[in-house]
Amino acid sequence: MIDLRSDTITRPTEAMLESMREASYGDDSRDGDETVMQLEALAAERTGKAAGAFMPSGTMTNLVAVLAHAQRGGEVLLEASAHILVSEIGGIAGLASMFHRAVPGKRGAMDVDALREKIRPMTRNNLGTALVCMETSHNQAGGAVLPLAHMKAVNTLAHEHGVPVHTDGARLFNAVVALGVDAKQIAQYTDSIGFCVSKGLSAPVGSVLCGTEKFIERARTFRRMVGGNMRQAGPLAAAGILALNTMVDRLKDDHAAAKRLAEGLHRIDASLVDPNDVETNLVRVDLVASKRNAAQWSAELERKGVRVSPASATTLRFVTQRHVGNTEVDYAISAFSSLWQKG
Ligand code: TLP
Repeated sequence: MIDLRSDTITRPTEAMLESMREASYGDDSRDGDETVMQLEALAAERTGKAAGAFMPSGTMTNLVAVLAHAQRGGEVLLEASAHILVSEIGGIAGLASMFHRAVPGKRGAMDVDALREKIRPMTRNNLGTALVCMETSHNQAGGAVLPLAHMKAVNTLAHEHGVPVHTDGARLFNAVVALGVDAKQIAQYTDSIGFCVSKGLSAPVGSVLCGTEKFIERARTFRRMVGGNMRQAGPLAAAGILALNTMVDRLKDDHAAAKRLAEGLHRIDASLVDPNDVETNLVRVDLVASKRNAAQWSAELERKGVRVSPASATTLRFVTQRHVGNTEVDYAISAFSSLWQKG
């Protein structure tokens, strides 16, 4: 089976398994665990923030960031297809009691004029903006990376209104590699940022939320509230440290594999995907010109040994990751080609 459903399926490396065996077993929520603290310090250093808090998932880093930044009831402004809105089960409303207003965007980047129109203070007649969120790389936008100038503009606008900014950087290091910058250069345009070590970086579990000391202290309280204290998380953090120290540079291979996949599919039919849109490791394939819908495509491809996820009724998502090389990509292209029929 060639698994192109997500980069979350990456298995830990041998070196990670070794470091997990040797990790400390302190209690993360009592006196602290040495390895967890090392990962948090490393994450803070990489993102240029003062502190970090290790959490079980990207979803939790986002939820905790919303809780820690915003007063209950305020409005969160974010791009209309943000992961926080479309894939986090409404936690922003159901658990954080925040209202949200979606801002239209292109390739994951909010229209800054539309954002300017929506951002507003609390008055007798409206709740006011409590938080602005960005996402890079952007999942629904096919792994598009927010340009730094865009992040700067959003950050400046929010701060002019006294509103804090959080960035969902679940795939921050894909953005880092695509832009050829340090994580700090991205994170300078956001008050807090969360990233996952569990995706293309190959650690089994975990995300780190980074921000100021004060914000992270507050975040730790909310992490406990939502059940995110992890006790003896040393082995997970040990894998996370190796993820940051050894697995970032190789993401360029995942990006090259995604490009190769997009080019192969584009050769089958130009309407399927524009390879120029592929900036990182996600490839969204538009099936509108085909006879089958996305669910049928994924079932047919599975029969040929290729797993992909339907991203909408007429869109498939292919994700490249460490276990997928040129051979697997070429096989996936030929499997797709053998099934291709125009509608
Ligand atoms: N995304 C997952 C799942 O939604 C399917 C994936 O396979 O892409 N922010 C972004 C931008 C994400 O893509 C994800 C995970 C998360 C947050 C949530 O991370 P986890 O899954 O660790 O809660």
